[in-house]
Amino acid sequence: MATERAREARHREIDAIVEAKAGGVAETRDEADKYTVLGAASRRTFANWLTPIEEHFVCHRNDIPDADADAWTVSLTGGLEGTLSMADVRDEYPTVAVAHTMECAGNGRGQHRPETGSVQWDCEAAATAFWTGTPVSSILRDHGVSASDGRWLTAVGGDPSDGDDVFARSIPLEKALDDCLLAYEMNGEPLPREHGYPVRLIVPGWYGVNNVKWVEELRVMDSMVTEGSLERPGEHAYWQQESYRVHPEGVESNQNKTVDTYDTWDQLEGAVEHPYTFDANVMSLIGAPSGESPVDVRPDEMVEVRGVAWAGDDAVDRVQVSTDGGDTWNDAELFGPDYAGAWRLFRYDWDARPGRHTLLSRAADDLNRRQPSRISGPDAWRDALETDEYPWNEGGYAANAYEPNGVDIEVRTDNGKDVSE
Ligand SMILES: Nc1nc2c(c(=O)[nH]1)N[C@H]1C(S)=C(S)[C@@H](COP(=O)(O)O)O[C@H]1N2
Ligand SMILES: [Mo]
Repeated sequence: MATERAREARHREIDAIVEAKAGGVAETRDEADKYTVLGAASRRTFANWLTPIEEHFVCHRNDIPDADADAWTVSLTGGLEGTLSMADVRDEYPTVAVAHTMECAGNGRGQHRPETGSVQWDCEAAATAFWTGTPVSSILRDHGVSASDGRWLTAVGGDPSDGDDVFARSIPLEKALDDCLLAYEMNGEPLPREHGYPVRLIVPGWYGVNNVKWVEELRVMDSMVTEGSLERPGEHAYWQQESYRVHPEGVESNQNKTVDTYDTWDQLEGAVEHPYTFDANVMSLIGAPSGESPVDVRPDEMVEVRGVAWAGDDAVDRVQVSTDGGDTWNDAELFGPDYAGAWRLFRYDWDARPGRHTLLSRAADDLNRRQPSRISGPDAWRDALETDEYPWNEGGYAANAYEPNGVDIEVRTDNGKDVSE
């Protein structure tokens, strides 16, 4: 069977990525067996600011294109004309690097009850890397586009589509002109195949799906991609209009030509009926202690609780840590690098007593939008937000509840005695 061969090839690809990444990532359960999905193998990934390539999660649907940078081109279409070689992309424009926290919009899907199907991510699909490349604004200006005028930029992946849906995503031209880039290096290394070699779009602070890998076309459009809006065969709108939308069970999303509100949380609060997964919702994860034994107790008998917090296009304002499963909360300190679109490190010095503890973290952004405590039941939809819950949704998208991300640990001394006596 063709599908079985395809699956075999997929599992070979997954095994090869695990091996190349030296075990820093592990395969995640994909109920439909449709995606190549690997997440951080340990929560220790979230104890550090820069994610090594080895620990950076991977997520895509189709086979990785067999690309050769010398032959690869990016077509400029829609309001644009021309074709860029990789030499053009590298040499004709300024080179910049941006820090970007990428989170799959399906991160936390596996925390939905009832289960939603598809890839059952817990919290392992988040990472921060430095991406080097060419500002999209430099290319667009060079081709006569310097104002957004409410238009959209659609990026199309060169991955061979499974069925007939091409991987196409639209972002507001305003965002594209602001800080996006066509990246060809990751953490100073040539872009690995599975991360988009030879060139991908980076949309700082926006959910992974917007960061189109293996870009072969950039199209300036008056609207987002809708069915039939690209000049090519096949289905065009699946990735923009059908999947990666937040909606209750059993409804079909309308295909909007445009929306005025880009911020995902604002959409969720009611600005758009079935929100698009654009910038990441405020989120935090504890990386240390990681849940693995032993817990490191410092000479002063304190334990550092350390992690990362991010908020998409918004800034992280505050992180709180609980060491008693949410009964009491303590302010954590934000420290380390502070780049728009990338996570911050936080730490809290905990006077740990021996025994079992549940550690939690919760963040708020600079608009005081906070992580909800848990994911609601299937019927609440938007009303969930009123009771500090994240709306259960059919695709399991953009969840940022903090309780499901707690870390259970046991504190002991090296010799098994109490730390504190
Ligand atoms: N062309 C293409 N780009 C893609 C995808 C894809 O399937 N095809 N997957 C998207 C999704 S859903 C995510 S979460 C990110 C993951 O990027 P990474 O594998 O480099 O971490 O890539 C995005 N870009
Ligand atoms: Mo994703």
